Amino acid sequence: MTKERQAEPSATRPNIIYIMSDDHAIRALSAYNSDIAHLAPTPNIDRIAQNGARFDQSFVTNSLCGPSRAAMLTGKFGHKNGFNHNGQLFDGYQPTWPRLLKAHGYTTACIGKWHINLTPEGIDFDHWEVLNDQGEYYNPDFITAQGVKREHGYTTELITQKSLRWLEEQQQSDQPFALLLHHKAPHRNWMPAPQHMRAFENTIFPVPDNYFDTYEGRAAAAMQTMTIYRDAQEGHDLKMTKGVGETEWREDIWPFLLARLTPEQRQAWDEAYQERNDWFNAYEANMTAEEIAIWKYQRYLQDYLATIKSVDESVGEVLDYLEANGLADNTIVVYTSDQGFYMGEHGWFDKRFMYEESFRAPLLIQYPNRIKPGTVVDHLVQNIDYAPTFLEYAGLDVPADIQGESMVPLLDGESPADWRQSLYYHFYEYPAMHDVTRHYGTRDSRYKLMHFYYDIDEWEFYDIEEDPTEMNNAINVPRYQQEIARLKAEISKLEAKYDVPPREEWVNLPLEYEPAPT
Ligand code: SGN
Ligand code: CA
Repeated sequence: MTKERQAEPSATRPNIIYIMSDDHAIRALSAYNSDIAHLAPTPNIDRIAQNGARFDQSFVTNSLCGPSRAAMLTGKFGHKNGFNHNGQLFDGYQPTWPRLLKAHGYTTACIGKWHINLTPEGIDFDHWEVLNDQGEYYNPDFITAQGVKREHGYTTELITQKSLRWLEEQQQSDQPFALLLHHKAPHRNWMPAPQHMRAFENTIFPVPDNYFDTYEGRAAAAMQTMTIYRDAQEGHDLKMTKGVGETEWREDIWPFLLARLTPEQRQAWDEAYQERNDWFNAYEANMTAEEIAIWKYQRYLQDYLATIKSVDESVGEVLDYLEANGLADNTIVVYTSDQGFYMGEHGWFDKRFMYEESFRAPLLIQYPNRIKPGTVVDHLVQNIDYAPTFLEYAGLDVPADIQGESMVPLLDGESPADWRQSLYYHFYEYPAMHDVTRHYGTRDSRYKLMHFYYDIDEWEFYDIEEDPTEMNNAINVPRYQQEIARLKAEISKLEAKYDVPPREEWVNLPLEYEPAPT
């Protein structure tokens, strides 16, 4: 299908700016018209959807940072690219789309969060400046070819400035460029920029109906430790202080993050939170557990969404730069996140599960020379599809072992008859933080089947149309038995299609295993 399509003539090869934030939920992006779109709009990111395409059924292969990045770079699942969990080391010698583009005359750069435990030097970028591991929200360390530099400022803004500077330098060159602009925000621990710290302090966000989920019929969901009102750290995550008039946080698992703030930044921080924290500290003893849980939800959303305001501004600056310099028409701009995230659904923060909120990721793409404004794509796509898409747009052959499909026909408004009808997912990082057990499964346009394994053996099935919040595990419901049998067979087919190793090779494997040979 897509592989035989006409290659792009090299004279018009487009530039690519791939913007990926970290943990940005679809619900927190107003282009997707969620229940909070009017309360916390993202007008700049939304411009990409208006100028180009919005994908409504976009998913990841494994809802975690490192594995998502590896899938995006290689167009392959973790069992092929050797990166299944955050503890692994990415094998930089394998083909990646930036490496292939560079070999064919593109100038390439990676700026921001990297997080696959190898510096981008290993995959041969012309320029790279990346955060150290998870990175910090304030005064971050950047790893560069010249060593580690600590910079002063707010990380989202620093990443934007560095990116604009690099784009400016490309003006001298005739070569097309590819920039991977990777934000840390809105990743935990959700520390907003000074000008946005109070942005949502008076906003009351709607509380999800299943915030107080009790997980009946869902053993894995009951085991997790990512519940806002039970597992979020009161200091580190929720910025709660020790008492009225105090500025010191309650427990803080990573004290060096707050310690990085300069005295001026710290003063702005304390001032922005003082009144709210004093109010809470004065009333806490009179509040019910439920009221405190809801207060924590509001605090979490206020900070999470405030960090997204800086990401939105960053996207606006990049789009403005392209427009002002006549680059917009021939530049592909992508906005996505390494995975989705929970914003209180099931009571949670974090990701990992194959439930919709973390399995789905936002995906917006503009390319005015080619994509019609306002395009909406409903086909099932996955982050392994990005690499072949960029390769096709750049006029390169897609290597035969890439497992994703080029999305170019979808972006052209076509509806290929042989497009995939189901997705394969596999989460491996367990035992680990947040206690989400290992699972794999499939989803088609309506149904989802998952198998949780390792120290449990539980199947879950959902009719997403009838039960969009996945509260009722219908695995034993008689009228679904035919669908369940069909999806079990579908999993076997997908395992064969994607060459997943035999179950006995991974089912009890410790996390420390070496990257698979590629
Ligand atoms: C950190 C976070 C976790 C998160 C992992 C992985 N805790 O460890 O909540 O699940 O990163 O996130 S924190 O308190 O240390 O921030 S990922 O996006 O990098 O995969
Ligand atoms: Ca992430």
